[in-house]
Parts: sequence; structure tokens; C-alpha cells
Amino acid sequence: MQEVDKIWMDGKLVSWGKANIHILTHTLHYGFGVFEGIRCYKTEEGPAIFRLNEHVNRFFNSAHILKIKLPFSKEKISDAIKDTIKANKLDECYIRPLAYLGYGAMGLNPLNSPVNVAIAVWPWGVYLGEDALTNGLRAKISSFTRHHSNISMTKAKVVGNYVNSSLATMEAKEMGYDEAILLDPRGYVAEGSGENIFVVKNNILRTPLPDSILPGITRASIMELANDLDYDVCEGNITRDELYIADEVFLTGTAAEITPVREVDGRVIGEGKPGLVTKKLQIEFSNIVHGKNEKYSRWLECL
Ligand code: PPE
Repeated sequence: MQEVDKIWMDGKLVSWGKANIHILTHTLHYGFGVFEGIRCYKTEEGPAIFRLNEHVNRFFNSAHILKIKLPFSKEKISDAIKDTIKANKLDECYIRPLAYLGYGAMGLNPLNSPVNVAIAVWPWGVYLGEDALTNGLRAKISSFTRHHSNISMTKAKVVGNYVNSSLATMEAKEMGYDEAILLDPRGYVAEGSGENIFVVKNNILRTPLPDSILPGITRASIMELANDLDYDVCEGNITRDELYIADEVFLTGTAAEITPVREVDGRVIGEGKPGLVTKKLQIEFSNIVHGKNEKYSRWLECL
């Protein structure tokens, strides 16, 4: 990864190399922590953060779900994010706020541990590879099932939830695929390891219901954008074979942005290359995040 100068830890900017924690940090042992993933883009008006309020709100909701009391206000976290980007003199970056239970008590009761917050930023280019973005990626239905909402809290971006994502990613990569698509406990399509999924059939967009999935902020943005472009968009159950016969499939996420899927389980999707709807949304989305579409300027926040 590309190192930068400073990381924000509990109110202070510390040097990248000194951003350390104790080995008995609670979250390191049990995964009981929450995080966010946000992007800041270069625009003509300077660096701008995409949907900062929505991400900060989700960060606080994730903490609320786990009963983690964040010792900072939303305003303070938003300001700290901006300060960290400024301190590192970045015009484009990925932003990773993390709330974790620190050093204090071992054992499964999280209530006895201090709550710490850190914000790291770093340049993070194309998440799933340049080739995936332009030509689409090859995905495999994972042998690992996505969380049931009574097992892991799926509306919360919980550190420990990502063991499931990493198992799926590792399996897909080792089998020669680019990405995993996970089914929910009922057997319907849920999402990618770190992305939501959309299917396009006859110009209608469909995406899974928000039960086993993390309801992504990119997903919500794409649903709104597609609606504004006069496409029908709906949420519903999607079976794996609906992916096989879709005209187009694409993934959405902060890191992944809009990534076309050209193959699922060895079946070519549509023409085997990014479809027209996917490409249109990719272009529109790129314009929006780079401040080139006035209509969505409310989604960007300058530093
Ligand atoms: N589902 C999952 C499981 C997920 O992790 C993400 C984001 C999404 C959907 C899309 O959510 P949103 O970013 O709000 O549109 N995944 C983050 C983690 C990536 C990582 O490798 O770390 C991200 O994209 O920031």
C-alpha cells in the first residue's frame, strides 16, 4: 500500500509509522469493531468527499447496532476526516474510519473496553483492477454463504463480518476467478465480497433486498441515478441462474465503484463485455464523483 504522512488517532494526527496499538486491543481478538470506506475525488473545486454525511451516519449506525458509544460527535468525525486529508496533502484518496475497542479488558463482554477511533487515508486506485473496470471481471458463486441477519448484523459494517468476505475472496482467487458472489442463507444472490450487485434484463435493473447485504451507499446512488435516467429499478430476490441469463451484471461499492461482470461460473454474461447500461452508469457516476454534474453536486463535500 502507498504510505502517507499522518493518521488521525483519537483526536491527534500521528505519524504513519507510529500509528500503533497494544497487542491486547480487544477488537484484534474478537472482531468487535466497526469501520467505513469512503472516497475523496479530485474535482475542479479541489478534493471532494463523496457522500460524506451518509458514510458518517452509517458509521454511527454501525456503532449503535453494536452498542459502541463513539466518544466523538458526527461533526467532529467529519472534520477529522477533512483534516486528515489536508494534513496528507492528497487530492484523491480512500478514507478508512475505524472504531475499535482498545486495550483494557479481555473476554467476550465488550462493555469493559475503551472505545478508540482512528482515521487513515491513502491513495487507492482501481480496486478490482483496470482490466475489470474496462472489460468486466470473471466471478464465481462462493461456497461460503453470506451472513444471516440474526448471526451477524448485516446493516453494520462490522470488522468481524469481513472474515466471511475474505474466505470468499481467497477461494475465488485461488480458483482463478477475479471475485466471489455470495448467496444468502436462503440461496438467493446477496452480494460480492465487498460490493453490492445489480442485474440488468431488458433495461430493467434489479438488486437484492437489503437483508443479508450491506446496503451500500454506492448502491443507493446508482438506484437514484438509474431512476433519474428513466430506468426501472427494483429490489427483489435474484437466483444464481438469473445471473447466468442476465443481459448485464455489475458490482457497486466505494472501493470497486461500478465494475462490470462478464462471466459467472464459466457462463458468459450477455455479450461477454460491459453492457450499454453498465457503461452509461459508469460514465455518469465518474462525472458525478469528479464534480462534472451539477445536478448531483449535493453528493460532494469539499474539504
Ligand atoms: N457490501 C459489502 C460487503 C461491502 O464491504 C461494501 C463496501 C459494499 C457492499 C458496498 O458499500 P458502499 O461502499 O457503501 O457502496 N466495501 C468496502 C470495503 C472494501 C475493502 O476491501 O476494504 C468499500 O468499498 O469501501
